[in-house]
Amino acid sequence: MITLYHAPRSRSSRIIWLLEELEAPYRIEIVPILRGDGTGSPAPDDYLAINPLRKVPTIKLYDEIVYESGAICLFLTDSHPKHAIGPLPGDRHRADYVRWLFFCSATLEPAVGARFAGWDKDGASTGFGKFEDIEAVISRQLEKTPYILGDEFSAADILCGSFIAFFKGSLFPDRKHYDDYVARLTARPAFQRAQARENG
Ligand SMILES: N[C@@H](CCC(=O)N[C@@H](CS)C(=O)NCC(=O)O)C(=O)O
Repeated sequence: MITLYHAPRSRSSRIIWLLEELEAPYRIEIVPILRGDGTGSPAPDDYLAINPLRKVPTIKLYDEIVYESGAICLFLTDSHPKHAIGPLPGDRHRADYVRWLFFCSATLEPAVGARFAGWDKDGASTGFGKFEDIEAVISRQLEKTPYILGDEFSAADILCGSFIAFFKGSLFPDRKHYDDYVARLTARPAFQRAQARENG
């Protein structure tokens, strides 16, 4: 049984959605977190053994602990291949899958954070680049195909789609293919089951 360390309405909500897509057995442990707006409270010291930055999501399976959303996606889709939402080594979509998971975690997510904090004004070399260039890469893909890997849904859509759903019409410009994409994702039964488990 997987334990998901979760705080409602946070990045760990994406992992509930993933676990529902995988139909994996899991339990949720609610963790207090300090929120970006200064509300909430830090996770207690005994949580440091689970996540040394006191952050969610983290999963635990037997003695194995995984944090970082992209790593959790890769770990869980590799270990739960039944529903084929994460191309495995040898699959022709594996390279695209791994690339998009890292692109969302290591490029899109810091670029969004930097834009909000106003750190990226001078185009300084940050290791991820300008938000507009990153958004254009995603937009070009979703203009062509219904999902980020093409015709099939994958866990990369959970990472990428959550950002687009949250920032659509603000940071992400209004685009019909974003509306259609988010509508496709939120209509998924697993997404709706995840919403119902949001509070534990
Ligand atoms: N890079 C991490 C980010 C995790 C993260 O920042 N989580 C936030 C919630 S959305 C958190 O736990 N914040 C509490 C804190 O920073 O103390 C991931 O993608 O999983």
